[in-house]
Amino acid sequence: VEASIPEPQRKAWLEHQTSGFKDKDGFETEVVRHVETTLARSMYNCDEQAAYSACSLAFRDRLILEWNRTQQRQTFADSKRVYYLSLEFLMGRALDNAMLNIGQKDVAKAGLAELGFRIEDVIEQEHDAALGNGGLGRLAACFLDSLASLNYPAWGYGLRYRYGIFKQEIIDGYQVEVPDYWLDFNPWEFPRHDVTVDIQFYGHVTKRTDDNGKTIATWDGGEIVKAVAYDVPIPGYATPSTNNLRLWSSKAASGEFDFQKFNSGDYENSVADQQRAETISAVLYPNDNLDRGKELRLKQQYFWVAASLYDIVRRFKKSKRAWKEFPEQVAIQLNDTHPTLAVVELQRILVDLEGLDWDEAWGIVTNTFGYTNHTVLPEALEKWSVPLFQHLLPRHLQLIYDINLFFLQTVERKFPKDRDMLGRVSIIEEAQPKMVRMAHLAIVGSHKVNGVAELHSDLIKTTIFKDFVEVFGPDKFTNVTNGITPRRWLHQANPRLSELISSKTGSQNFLKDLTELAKIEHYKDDPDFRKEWAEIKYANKVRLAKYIKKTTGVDVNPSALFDVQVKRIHEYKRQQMNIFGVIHRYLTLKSLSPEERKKFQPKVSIFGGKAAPGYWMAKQIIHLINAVGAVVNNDKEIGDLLKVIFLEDYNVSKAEMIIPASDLSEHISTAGTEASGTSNMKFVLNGGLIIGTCDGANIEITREIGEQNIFLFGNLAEDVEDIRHNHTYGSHTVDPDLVKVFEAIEKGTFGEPNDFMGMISAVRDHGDFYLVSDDFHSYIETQELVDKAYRDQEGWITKSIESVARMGFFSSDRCINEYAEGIWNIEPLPIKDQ
Ligand code: 73E
Repeated sequence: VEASIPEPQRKAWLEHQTSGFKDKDGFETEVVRHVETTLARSMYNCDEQAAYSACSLAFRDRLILEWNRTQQRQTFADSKRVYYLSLEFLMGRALDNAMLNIGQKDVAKAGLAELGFRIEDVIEQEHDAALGNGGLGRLAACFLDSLASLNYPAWGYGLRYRYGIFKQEIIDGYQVEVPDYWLDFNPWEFPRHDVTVDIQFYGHVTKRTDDNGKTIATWDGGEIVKAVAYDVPIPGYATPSTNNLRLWSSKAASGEFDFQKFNSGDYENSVADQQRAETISAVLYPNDNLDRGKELRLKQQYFWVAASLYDIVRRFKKSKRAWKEFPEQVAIQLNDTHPTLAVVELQRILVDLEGLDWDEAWGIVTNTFGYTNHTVLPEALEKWSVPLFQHLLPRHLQLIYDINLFFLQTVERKFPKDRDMLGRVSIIEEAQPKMVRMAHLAIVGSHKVNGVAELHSDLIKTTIFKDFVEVFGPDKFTNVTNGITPRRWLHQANPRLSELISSKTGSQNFLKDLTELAKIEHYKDDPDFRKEWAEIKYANKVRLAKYIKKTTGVDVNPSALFDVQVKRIHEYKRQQMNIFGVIHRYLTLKSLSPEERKKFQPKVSIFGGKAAPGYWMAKQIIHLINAVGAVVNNDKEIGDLLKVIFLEDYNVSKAEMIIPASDLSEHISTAGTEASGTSNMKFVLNGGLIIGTCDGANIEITREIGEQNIFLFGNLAEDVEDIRHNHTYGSHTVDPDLVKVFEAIEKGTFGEPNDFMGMISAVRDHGDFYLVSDDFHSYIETQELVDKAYRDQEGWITKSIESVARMGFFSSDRCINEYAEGIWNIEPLPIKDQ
């Protein structure tokens, strides 16, 4: 490992080794010490769980040293910091990542072996940190990895949910949700009981005029909840930089519980305050791409934002600089609209608490914030009712009205006669009740707004934020195409492929500069290289096949084409189209003679993903996939020609196993609906090909890897509106192949047809909003092209190698550098003067 560390990180790396383990004996000593003292167990009684705990504690000790030094270095340098505010951080497991980023997994492997453990089994003991729903939360986690690896002075701020995203069980084909209590033993977090912030809710506002005629607002009364900081170290790859993720946990401000109530015999109520306060950070809302407007969610948002800003401002104030320098020291990125209250809270701090003039304060605020939009789906755009706001955050509502007033005045000056324009861009929607539009507030309060892939960034400029382009000019809006960390999604998830690549590129430098992947294209005709390439994919498929057998009892043939769709279940992502396609394939197979069937490409269709608990249609889709599997997998005539698998409880650590094992993955959203997608990048980086629509980052992936290496199909985003219009006002006929699929379902081929009528009538009777029927024929035809291409194994391997070689652009390192230069105006901190 050491020899392959790139210059100029090498020097720092060597220095870094002094805080790593000297050798496996040094590591073992630490593990044994933790088992015997920290865990108070004997080595004779050390199971895999204890080995995991001790191993984590040993690595954690190493991390802490660098973490402290990194924080000292950042404080000493006094340079600008970036704060990434995200309500979700989908981190997955920490131990494997820490071992690899520190560069001492080999040492741990040898040490654990001597103690009688396989490192893979030890790693498996860790519970995923699942504080997120899907792509948005995982993006935040990839960004933290890149920020640390590139030595940027950066902090993440989030909520420490007691329950992360629920665990999914499949019982009789239905999704059942089980709470994810993950904090029993978490060696990766550090409670900071000394770092607390009092957060106020409810109450009332009084205004008075001071001697200079200035209006002073004070917010009194209501209730106070305490925020307690928990810190998580974020190790960079091949650098000593270790950044901080700070998660806030809620506690009653009054202390333990109400002794008065307790002493007066009111035992039951004595803990009620405590519990009510703790509810705020108790649970992650399990909705992806959906806003439900619940009061507790708004409470979560303010609690987290107010604590984070207090912390950021407290740090700035220590520097004794003038307020106008705030944006030169602090950049805050809003991960979607969830933290938008931060805009209002900073204005409140500056005007109400620090006494700045409105305009000066507002200049500071807008120069500090950047806003990333992740979705155009109307049901996901956050709105809060004005009465709710008035009740929970009365002063913030006043400030929002003032922000809106001044903003609308500038709009009116620019477009004097356009009253409609004022209504359209207003932060307040004139509805019953009135609503606060958080995206409008985020745009008005930020200096840059970005989308997450080119098509998406164009779409927001021409559709949902069109008027704001007129108001602010086009330069405020920009694109930063998403990326993924190659450390976790290649090196950690697919160690053999990573090793093969480094044997050809000459070092592991490609993990720091992913464009170096281009070098492997020289070997695409090298027979040994190709053979090993194919063997690695096969071995990954064998591993997944074993897992499928273990968890579902179904035998799948690793030589079959593995066709994978794993992501949150959502109508716009169109898992329903995939399963209709599978049914079509099954019906076709059944209609063939045994001889004809032999010519067919054997396939395993693999699905995985959670449905939001209240999303009825998504749950129906899961049920149909399982019902089809139950029939197809037991059909003796079909055998290995088709298997349908639903993998329970898809999460980050399962993704690390599934993604390297795919031949083909599906990214088939209705054009214009998937802002970017990031698993598409992960699959291609692991040598899988894609079937997909012209949507999100699929478009840029195509541009990079070449049209010959991707299977694109379906209608284009620019035509979707007209097609929908036609569904409603023109003639709407269902694709004939799809009609046959519906007939099979309605005949009861897959059990009680009524269970699936929602999915059928959405297409047939309710306007087919997601264009399933319109794209079905093109989807089926393209699947046939896939079969044909896969039968030419040599051609397939060439496509696979070429694609990986051309994926350099999709590193989250590139992405973070673009944010740093174009939005945050921040530089990496050199590590040489440590
Ligand atoms: O296309 C993905 C994108 O790759 C998008 O759907 C997802 O963000 C990913 C990262 O940019 C996303 N999630 C949400 N909005 N967009 C969301 C909205 C509300 C709650 C939770 C998640």
